[in-house]
Amino acid sequence: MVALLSLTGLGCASSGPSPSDAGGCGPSTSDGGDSGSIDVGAEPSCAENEPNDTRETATKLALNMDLRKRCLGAAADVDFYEVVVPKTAYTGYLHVHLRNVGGTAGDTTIGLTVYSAADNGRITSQRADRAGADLDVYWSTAAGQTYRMQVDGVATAYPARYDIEAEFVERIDTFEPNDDRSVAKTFVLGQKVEGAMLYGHRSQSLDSADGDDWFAIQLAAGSVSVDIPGVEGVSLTASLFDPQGTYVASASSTGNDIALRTSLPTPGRCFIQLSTNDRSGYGAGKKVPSFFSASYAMTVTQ
Ligand SMILES: [Ca+2]
Ligand SMILES: [Ca+2]
Repeated sequence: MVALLSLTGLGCASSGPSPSDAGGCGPSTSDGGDSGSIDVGAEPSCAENEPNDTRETATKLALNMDLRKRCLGAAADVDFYEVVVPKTAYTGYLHVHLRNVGGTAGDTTIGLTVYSAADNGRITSQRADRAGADLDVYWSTAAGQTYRMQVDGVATAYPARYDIEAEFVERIDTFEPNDDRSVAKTFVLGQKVEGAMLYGHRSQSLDSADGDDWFAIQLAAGSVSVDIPGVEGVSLTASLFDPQGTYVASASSTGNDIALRTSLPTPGRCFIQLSTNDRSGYGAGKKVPSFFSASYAMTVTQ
């Protein structure tokens, strides 16, 4: 038998059978390819950094790293993980993948609950639709935020095994931060400005003001055209304000082109607010909603 890798601190939280090899969790089996010796619990051993049953003892999980063969040692065992989004990533999302779900009885139904570390509020709780199935959970993120995840598993026998990866997708919006008029980003007539409407969790709930993108542009009095080609599945509203901040006109669409045509009474440095109704910040599945990955492109002419 090939000895398992011995790592200090690894072990199993359960009160079940004690592993015979350091780093193993639950019944240990041949790890050396002796296919004829598989016995009860015939399953590659798993390991984890116990204790990790509370948010205070969460295992720090690097972004985009596949952590293999984690285990839940007993029905009451949960595993907490912590991920941190880069301070420079104003817009993006995390897509956590739980794969290779198995275990002693092979009937593990895996679950994941996501919390914001800012207020310890629960963002979402999801469970795989059947035993052995992958679970993919996503939520929109905000710059520099910490999130914690709790993995649990329902099975008839333990340990239950899984792999976990926190895939981070940064959405590039070079005009961020531009969430309100005081930080509006300046552009000029004819320039195409591109950005993302996705905004993320700074706490349990989303703040819809985070989803606004503000721009400033020097305009003459008279006709103004604001054009944004339709972005499939994305709701957008473009609103024009005069130099005093007084509302002039707006246009909205979900998926179709926005073509705002209006007349500006007062020339000067005007403002355009882009906002969205796409508030859903989380879900489950291998595919994220279209507005998670969509970008807009706006042009203003006179
Ligand atoms: Ca645990
Ligand atoms: Ca934006």
